[in-house]
Amino acid sequence: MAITFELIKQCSKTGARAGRLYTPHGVFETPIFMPVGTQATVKAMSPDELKAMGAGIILSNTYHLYLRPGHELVAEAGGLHGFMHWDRGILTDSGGFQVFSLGPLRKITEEGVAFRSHIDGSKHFLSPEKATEIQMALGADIIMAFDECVPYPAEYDYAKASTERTTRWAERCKKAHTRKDQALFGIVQGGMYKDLRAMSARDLVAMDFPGYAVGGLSVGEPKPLMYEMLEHTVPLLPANKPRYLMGVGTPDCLVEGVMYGIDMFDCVFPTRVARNGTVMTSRGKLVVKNAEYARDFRPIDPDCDCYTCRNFSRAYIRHLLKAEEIFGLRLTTIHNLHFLLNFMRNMRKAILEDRFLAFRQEFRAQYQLH
Ligand code: PRF
Ligand code: ZN
Repeated sequence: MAITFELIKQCSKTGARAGRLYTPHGVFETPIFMPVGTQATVKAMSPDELKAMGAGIILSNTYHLYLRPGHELVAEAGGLHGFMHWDRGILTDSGGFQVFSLGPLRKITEEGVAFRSHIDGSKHFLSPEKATEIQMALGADIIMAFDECVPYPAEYDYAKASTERTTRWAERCKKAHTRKDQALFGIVQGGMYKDLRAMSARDLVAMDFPGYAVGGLSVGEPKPLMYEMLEHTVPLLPANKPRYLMGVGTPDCLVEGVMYGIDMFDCVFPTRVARNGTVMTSRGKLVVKNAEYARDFRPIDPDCDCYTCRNFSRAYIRHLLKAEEIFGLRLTTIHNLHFLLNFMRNMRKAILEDRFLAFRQEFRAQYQLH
């Protein structure tokens, strides 16, 4: 087994759980947030900085690394771990989601997806076999099945045909996957249709993957609908395997995801908005670029003990961002990642002490969503 999941504590009132994920590159405590390093780098962060804030596992992308610099080159460098000098966990997404985001640049058939590169317009083809081969070359600890993320909204018939194809693709990924030191996760789809979610979960669970992702959520649907899908889908997944909610990472969604029994999350949100001058605090979002912070000499979040908050003021960070200084992006990114990783640790602690619902209540009372 490439990975092992140990369930440590199940919340007595909700689906929330605390666990431990054993991988070839370390042991990670769940629930966990995985910072996104699309192009073999978490934008603006060094591996040492990520480690210092307690990041355990990061996500990278098949699509981007296949196009540039190429998976063979990464394999030659000793795989992603060696190439980017990161000795903790890595998960690669299969490329499905990224290719489907290309819109008119791609065409789907049973065999796979034909698409044009967003970099130079060159033609390529990704299939379950190819996506698996690339991910084996990249050498992440956890790799993902090649799926289609059903768009929102989607007609029932389209969602059904797509979900059935994703299941056939998962079977093909499993056949193609031969690396014993990697775990291949299946991805549940089904759009916003409960019966299709159930069908997808049932068929994938029968294939006995070492872990399962819930895909196709946070694709533009209202949040209550996403929560309804989670509430319905997560209980259909085996309790003794890790569950990963793809592309979700705002604090409010993390709390709800954990409540429904999700163990792993990833999202560009904290790093992307940081580079736009938006930071998270225990009270909610703060747009540090705004004029109101020009003479605000307090840290971003007085309750935060990250490098940024220990040493720099809102006024200084605003100045750097306004002046387009690179260090400004680094400071906001450090804070946002630290904030979110710490948020997950606090949530885990609450689960272990069986006070998760109280944690959620307190969060909802404090955190302004807008
Ligand atoms: N599938 C894959 N990657 C993803 C998603 C998905 O459905 C999502 C949906 N939020 C994000 N990333 N393979
Ligand atoms: Zn901070």
